[in-house]
Amino acid sequence: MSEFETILVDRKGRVGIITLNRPKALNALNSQLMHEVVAAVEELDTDAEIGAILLTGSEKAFAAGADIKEMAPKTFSEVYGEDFFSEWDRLSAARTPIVAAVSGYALGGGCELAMLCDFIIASDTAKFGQPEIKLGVIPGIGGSQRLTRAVGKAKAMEMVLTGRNMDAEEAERAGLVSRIVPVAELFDAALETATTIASMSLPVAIMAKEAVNRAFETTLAEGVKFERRVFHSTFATADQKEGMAAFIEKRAPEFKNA
Ligand code: CO8
Repeated sequence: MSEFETILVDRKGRVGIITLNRPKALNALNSQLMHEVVAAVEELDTDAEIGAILLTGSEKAFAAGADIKEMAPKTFSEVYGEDFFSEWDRLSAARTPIVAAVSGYALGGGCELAMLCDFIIASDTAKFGQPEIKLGVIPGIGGSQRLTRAVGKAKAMEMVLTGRNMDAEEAERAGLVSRIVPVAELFDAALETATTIASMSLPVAIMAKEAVNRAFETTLAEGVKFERRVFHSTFATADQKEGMAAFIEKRAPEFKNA
């Protein structure tokens, strides 16, 4: 694994763990951190020994947004010319499932980064928001689109227009997070979830992720058709034979990722 300065990368079994690590700036997302997260995800994504990725921050902050100090002096021609922050889009090309474990602030780009993951497990201290409007900008890493798809127009519009935060309970009720756990248990709970995913057949997990994601990109009829074809494809894997044989023989499956 490459050397990084703004993140920590670790492995536990088949789970790759990326921890945002700019504690003094509440994990504000500067360009270096963006390059490093994207590089680490891409490295883990192409590693056959990794079946799930866990992305997390600190107890106080998952990430308090894009780095305002880095952004403040930029001109329109700079941000437009370099397509500022478009590199984050590469995370949505990752095929390995990515779980976000969010404690504390997930604001602006921090909320958007969490939403770029496949799902979010939140601690009871998590706070989500898109406060960009208070800085005279709008979300720029997909927040206006992914938050709206996650929580619906009313809440997304209110949050994007007022900059107010959602606490963990509201985020769970609204469907932004899959579940809430006590802050002291967040890492272990998220790791256990990622480990469960990593114990499945990796090609089949990738197919499952692709099928769910298709729901956001197409019509219901086309999405169901896509799902049916991918479901049929699972029968081309050895893991389908193994999974079903294991059920019938009343034993745990031994997936070969093939
Ligand atoms: N950027 C840079 N530094 C930050 C950021 C940030 N987003 N957030 C916190 N910090 C720094 C603070 O400046 C402070 O540093 P210093 O000690 O050197 O002054 C340190 O982190 C600790 O922060 P606070 O003292 O403010 O800590 P508090 O506990 O008092 O407050 C808050 C925590 C409420 C999270 C507060 O820090 C805050 O409001 N932060 C900014 C939140 C915000 O507005 N985020 C949105 C940023 S904009 C954005 O994400 C746009 C994304 C889209 C861009 C796409 C471009 C194409």
